[in-house]
Amino acid sequence: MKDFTPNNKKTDQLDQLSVSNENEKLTTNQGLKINNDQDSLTAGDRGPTLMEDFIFREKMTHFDHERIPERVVHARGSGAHGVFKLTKSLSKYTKAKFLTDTEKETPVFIRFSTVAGNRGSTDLARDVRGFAVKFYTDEGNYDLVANNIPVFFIQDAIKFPDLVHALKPEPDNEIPQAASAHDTFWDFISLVPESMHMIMWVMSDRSIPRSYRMMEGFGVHSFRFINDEGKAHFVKFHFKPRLGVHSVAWDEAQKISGLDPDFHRRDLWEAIENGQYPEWDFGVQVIPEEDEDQFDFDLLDPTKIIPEEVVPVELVGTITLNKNPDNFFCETEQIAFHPGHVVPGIDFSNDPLLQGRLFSYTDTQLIRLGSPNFHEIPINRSVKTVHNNQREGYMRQQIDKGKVSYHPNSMGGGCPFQAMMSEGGFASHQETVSGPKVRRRSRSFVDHYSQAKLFYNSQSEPEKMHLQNALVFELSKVTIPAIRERMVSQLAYVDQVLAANVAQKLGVEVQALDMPNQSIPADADPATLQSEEREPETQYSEALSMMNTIKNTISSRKVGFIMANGADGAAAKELMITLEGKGAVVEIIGTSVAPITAHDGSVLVPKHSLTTTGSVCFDALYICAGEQSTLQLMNAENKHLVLSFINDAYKHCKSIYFGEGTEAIYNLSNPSMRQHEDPAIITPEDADQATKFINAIANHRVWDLELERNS
Ligand code: HDD
Repeated sequence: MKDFTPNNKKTDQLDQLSVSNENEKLTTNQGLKINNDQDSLTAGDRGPTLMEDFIFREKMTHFDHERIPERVVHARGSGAHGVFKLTKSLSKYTKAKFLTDTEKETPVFIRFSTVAGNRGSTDLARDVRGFAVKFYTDEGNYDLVANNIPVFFIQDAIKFPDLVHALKPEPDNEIPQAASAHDTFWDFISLVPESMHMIMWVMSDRSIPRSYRMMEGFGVHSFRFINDEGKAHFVKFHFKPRLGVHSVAWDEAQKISGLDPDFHRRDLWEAIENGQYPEWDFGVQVIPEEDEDQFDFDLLDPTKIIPEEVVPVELVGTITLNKNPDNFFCETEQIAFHPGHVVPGIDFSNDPLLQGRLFSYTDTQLIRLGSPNFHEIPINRSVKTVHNNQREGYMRQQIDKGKVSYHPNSMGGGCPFQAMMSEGGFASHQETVSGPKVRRRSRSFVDHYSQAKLFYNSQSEPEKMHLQNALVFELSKVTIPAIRERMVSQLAYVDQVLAANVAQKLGVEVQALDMPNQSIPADADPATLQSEEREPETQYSEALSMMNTIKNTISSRKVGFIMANGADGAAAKELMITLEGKGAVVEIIGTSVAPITAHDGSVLVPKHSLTTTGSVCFDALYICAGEQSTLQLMNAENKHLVLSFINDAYKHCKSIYFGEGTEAIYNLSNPSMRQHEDPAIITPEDADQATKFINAIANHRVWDLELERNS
């Protein structure tokens, strides 16, 4: 079901430029109708191809040039169109029209991405996710180039190439793809203590999301809001998913990477095609400029959050994604974001990471998209027509009329005119800036551990365990003992027990750190380098744990029905209707994809067979009622496949519902299933089975029972 949002200026603009081939004749790029596209022009039936074959040469030349350089980071991604609706005016803080007029709906395009992997890499890498939003506002494009983690690895953009070189596959053998579990990454991290807060997030389950639709988005930096009076406030941006924040288990992530490396891309596409539009609340944390120094950290430091307990997030709007792109390359690949694409009412702060980003993004588009005219690619065009004196360059689209391409001019009547601020002309915030030219980190950026501790201490026990296991996994892949040692010594500054546990699994000792702090210049005066660590205002933040997320919906959750011929069709259909009524998506998994004849003679068509998918691709399983079906599922050919489905789902803490007559399967499944009280395992003995199943799916997983389930 495709919904074309009414009054979406951006999708209307794209529709006008899109071409359908329906009932059309094949042509060359010059519009010449082609009579034969099957054979080259040759000298005789068996002779050589003729140089003259301009149709062949045009087609082949275009093909040879089809690829463009992928993004240097965030190459792997997927996106969709949508709309931003403001629910509460922010006119007190900003004059940006799309944030003040609650009547206005602003078209958006969001591109989600991983960071490390190439364009064809798996969606399920353990990695930060990009969450880049382009707002096509009436005052010009505004890009909020965000991530699903609210802090960053480094404090100064000059370190970005180093970080990315360390993270990317190692240059001698280009191994590993889309993974941080290797020597160079951890070598760099172990020498850059400012990364420790981000490392806590990246090693947590946040970096293996269940879906793009179940991720938070964060603008990371403190930006500035400027209101009509010219008064500035600092602001941090947030997106909060209506479906809650959920993740998969690391074992699942690895298996999904094999079974369906497009898992997140497919999930986003299918949800939108099914009309289950992903939604986020949009929120802001606003801080008056005069309160800039009120925190135990520097607002300009991108390795710090403002805990929600200290400054609450005010929800002021919603973003809904409601239309898939028509063409992946033209829209998702060619979209070009830039944190410097702002509108009046939004301005920058002096965060040194943000300042560097303001240079990097346009520069990268020039090499990636090949021309300063990248803004003319349809997905990048603003909904407002562009009027200026910039001319020519590769692939220029806009045809500017007249002789005048300079300002001031009299020959063009002075056009285009500069806009006054009252007419929406952008003027930078008049911040007073002074000081000596220095190349050094501010002392207010020195505390690298307090918020790493805050994050770790705010996690639930299962989350702490996952984080620890992630560190053990990653550092076990590091081959150089000294790097492992430096890392566990870093961890000891966050949590002694965590460091000791990781060290034990790695076979190294936690030692006192004796290493240069890379962010401090070699010739700095030691007297000025005493730690500025201050106790944080809060030791625990509920918002940081995914345990406290929304768990009241099964909307768009995928439930696999495993069945074979002779299944209880009526029971399956009844449960299917109940689940679909609550928004879940049911897919039938057969012993093959051949239609299944149920006990009552009805026919059900499987979408998958036991060999084309795995339980990791589903949120829950229903083992269909019916003794005949059970017999087939337990025959020599299918038994190990069915049991591996169930045992994997069990291990990954999902809900499994055993229908009437499936005891033979239940009894052969993981024995621990029959030994523990478990709200997510539903058997025929249970009362109100469907409700129990629905509650379990809504709760996502029983992470609390992970140890029992894996014992
Ligand atoms: Fe970046 C892409 C987010 C720091 C330089 N970045 C890129 C994308 C996202 C982010 C979501 C993908 C956009 C898309 O989908 O096309 N980047 C961030 C965040 C950062 C950050 C949240 C820290 C708060 N980035 C950062 C720094 C630099 C860059 C410090 C360089 C100084 N980022 C780039 C880039 C990319 C990019 C090289 C690659 C492709 C692109 O820009 O368009 O310019």
